[in-house]
Formats: sequence, C-alpha cells, structure tokens
Amino acid sequence: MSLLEQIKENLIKGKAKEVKELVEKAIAEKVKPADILNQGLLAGMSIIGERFKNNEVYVPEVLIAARAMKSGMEILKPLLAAAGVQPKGTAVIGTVKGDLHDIGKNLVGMMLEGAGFRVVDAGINVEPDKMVQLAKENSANLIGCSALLTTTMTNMKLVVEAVKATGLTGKVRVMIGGAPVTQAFADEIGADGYAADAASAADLAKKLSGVR
Ligand code: B12
Repeated sequence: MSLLEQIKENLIKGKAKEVKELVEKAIAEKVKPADILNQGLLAGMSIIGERFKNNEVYVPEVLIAARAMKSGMEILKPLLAAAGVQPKGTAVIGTVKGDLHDIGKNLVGMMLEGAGFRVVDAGINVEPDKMVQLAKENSANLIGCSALLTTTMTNMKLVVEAVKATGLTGKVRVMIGGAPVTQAFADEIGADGYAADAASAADLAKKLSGVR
C-alpha cells in the first residue's frame, strides 16, 4: 500500500498518532503537500462522510476520524501555505441566536475542513450581524447556520436579511441545517442551500462555491 493510501486508511480508522507519523514520513520522502492533503487526508475524510451519510458509521466515528485529520493537518498546514495551496473557500459557521446546540454545527465544521475549506467558527447563540461581520473580516464565501429549535430556526431568516442588507448577496452564500430545518424552509427564507447532514453539507459547500 502506498504511503498516501496508508494515510487515508489510518484516517478512516481514526488513528491520529499513525496519521501524524505517516504525514511526517511522506513529507520526509518529499511527497507534495497538496497530494498528502488531497489523496491522503481529504480522501479519507470523504469516505467517512459517505459512510456517515449512508448510516454505516455514526457521530463518534466521524469525531475520531476528524481528530486524526487534525493531527495530520497540524503538520501539513504551514507547508500548504508555503506551497501556495489555497483552501476551496472560507465558511463562517455558527448556531443561530437563542440556540446553544453545537454538536451538529461542529460536525459540519469538521466535514467542511475535511473537504478542504477554511472554517471560521462563530460559536453558539450568534447574532446575525456577527455572522456577516465575520464573513466580511475573513473574506468568506459561505455562511453556515445551524439551529436545533423550532423557536430559533426563524432567526436564520435574519442572517439571510443581514447578508442582503450588507450588499453581500451572491458573494456570500447562506446554507442552513439542523434537525427541524427543511429544504422548504430554506426556500421560504431565501437561503442558498440546505443539507440534512454534515457530509451533505460539505457537498453543498462545494456546489455553492463552484468547486469539486
Ligand atoms: C444534545 C441536546 C441538547 C444539549 C445541547 C448540547 C450541545 N453542546 O449541543 C442541551 C442539553 C444543552 C440542550 C438544551 C436544550 N434543548 Co436540546 N437536544 C439535544 C438533542 C438530544 C441532540 C441534538 C444533537 O446534538 N444531535 C446530534 C447532531 C449530530 O445532530 P444535528 O444537530 O441535527 O446536526 C446534524 C444535521 O442536522 C446537520 N446540521 C446541523 N447543523 C447544520 C448546519 C448547516 C449549515 C448544515 C448544512 C447542516 C447542519 O448536520 C449535522 C450532522 O449530521 C436533541 C434531540 C435530537 N434527537 O435531536 C434535543 C432537542 C434539539 N432539544 C430540545 C429542547 C427543547 C432543548 C431545550 C429548550 C430544553 C430546555 N427545556 O431547556 C434546551 C435549549 C437550549 C438552547 N437555548 O439552545 C428539543 C427541540 C424541540 C424543538 N422542536 O424545538 C429537542 C429536539 C429534544 C426534544 N425531542 O424535545 N439540548
């Protein structure tokens, strides 16, 4: 098995220490940082995403795989920056005003990172203006809103409106999700997209960013 395949397989199994060592080995063997990222780490994370979508693995496995990805990314990040490898896009993610649930939002963040995006985590109970301000400050092309309560999902509309009010419509796309959220609701409030789970959120982010 090639080094890159070993990185991918160990990431799928959530073996953080092994992933870190293999990434170090690949760097020492002069494998290109972009190949380590794309054919090793991201390839593994994409398989975990597919399995999660198909209910073949569950939240704990995704968290463990994401931890393994992080251990490899820590070493790779400075090299990627030095090699001029650009992220696929930047997403500001947050749980909307009034809502403290963050497990789903965090998973979405991890899958977005796993898909090659830079993620700015705005946290929980986030004011709509704060989301937009962070998007501006970080030149983000995406805002991801999470809500788990029927009483707070309506605050997603405020984010869509704040994006409009700042003239960022078309530049910053708003995607939404969370257990009570539906595509019909996304259409109703004028959000750019909805996804039912973290792996689909990564697919949606790529679609909205026009990248593969
Ligand atoms: C854990 C939990 C809590 C924890 C949260 C801890 C934390 N750090 O997040 C605590 C105990 C704090 C909590 C508090 C409350 N909770 Co609560 N909670 C839950 C519970 C059990 C699980 C939620 C969860 O984490 N699911 C797992 C994650 C992985 O799933 P997920 O969030 O849906 O995310 C996935 C997708 O939705 C999607 N997704 C999520 N976000 C995004 C964003 C984008 C952009 C995209 C594209 C996709 C996406 O991808 C994720 C991964 O696949 C749910 C019940 C349930 N089964 O959903 C109740 C639930 C959401 N809670 C509920 C309630 C009522 C409350 C409280 C009001 C209780 C109270 N009386 O105090 C408070 C509200 C506090 C507040 N202001 O937010 C109700 C909501 C009812 C409703 N319809 O509004 C639920 C449904 C329980 C119930 N059956 O009554 N809760």
